[in-house]
Amino acid sequence: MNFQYLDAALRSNLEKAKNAYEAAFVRQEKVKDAFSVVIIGQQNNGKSTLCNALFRDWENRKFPVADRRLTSSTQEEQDEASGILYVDTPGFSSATATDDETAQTEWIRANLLIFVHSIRTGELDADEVRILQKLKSVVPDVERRLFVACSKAGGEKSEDLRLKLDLIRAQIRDHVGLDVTMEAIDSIFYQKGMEKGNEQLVASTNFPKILAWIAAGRHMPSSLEAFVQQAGKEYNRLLVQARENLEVGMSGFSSRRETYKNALSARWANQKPSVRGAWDRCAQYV
Ligand SMILES: Nc1nc2c(ncn2[C@@H]2O[C@H](COP(=O)(O)OP(=O)(O)OP(=O)(O)O)[C@@H](O)[C@H]2O)c(=O)[nH]1
Ligand SMILES: [Mg+2]
Repeated sequence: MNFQYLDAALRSNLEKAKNAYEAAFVRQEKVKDAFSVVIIGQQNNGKSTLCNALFRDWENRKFPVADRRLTSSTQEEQDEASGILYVDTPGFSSATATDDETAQTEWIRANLLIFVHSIRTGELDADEVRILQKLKSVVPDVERRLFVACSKAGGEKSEDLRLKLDLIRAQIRDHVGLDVTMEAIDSIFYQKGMEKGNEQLVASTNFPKILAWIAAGRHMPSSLEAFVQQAGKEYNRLLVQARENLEVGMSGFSSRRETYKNALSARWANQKPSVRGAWDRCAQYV
């Protein structure tokens, strides 16, 4: 189809939809065999520590941890035993809020997403709410893919903890419109509990619940699959619209051609027969 005669706005939308679809498709081909759990959240909230804990390999920590902003680019490691690809993303803040576009490509590749919030800071702040709202608008089926892990909860009084969790749950329901799976966790206590073989401590960190949630979500297709379908539908819708627009344009062109031909015929109708014969022969090509 030749789009050069299309309306400029439609042509630009079509171009964008085509690029979005093709990019998602290529990305899906690349990651389709790996089941990925993508960890997101604000800086210093314990994303990398959580990744290490999910790996249960504290001797050779795969994900570097520090008390300052550390992870500045996405790092992914595959757990050989389970085949799960854990994806640690750079923490966001108001200053990095413009990186949203880059972050979104990670969100939509995920089979499951863990949003890490530090319970020590109390409720979610405006940036965290905004990121959750964005997640909801970008990731298909987000409620089933998302786990909110309230980290650094070890040592909190259980009364305070319950109060904070209730507030955060209400915040997410009221400001984001999601009813999410959420637990208070502690990756450091989990490590201690595992190393000492202390089952009670391990249970108190809620890691068994995260692990069970991941295991239960192993059937979830990557968001990319749904995203490719959605992008494909939009591209197709615009293609149909473009074709209709072009057909309307072409029928206008045909009727102008007909009028022109009739005008010429009328002009030649009164000419000498020899000239008319020549016209009749030519007319079939007009
Ligand atoms: N007590 C406690 N400390 C934690 C926990 N998770 C992380 N920390 C500490 O918090 C600090 C930051 O942890 P990181 O895992 O590097 O945080 P991050 O979210 O990856 O940070 P960026 O990569 O900078 O975005 C480190 O000092 C960790 O030891 C936790 O569950 N409990
Ligand atoms: Mg980190």
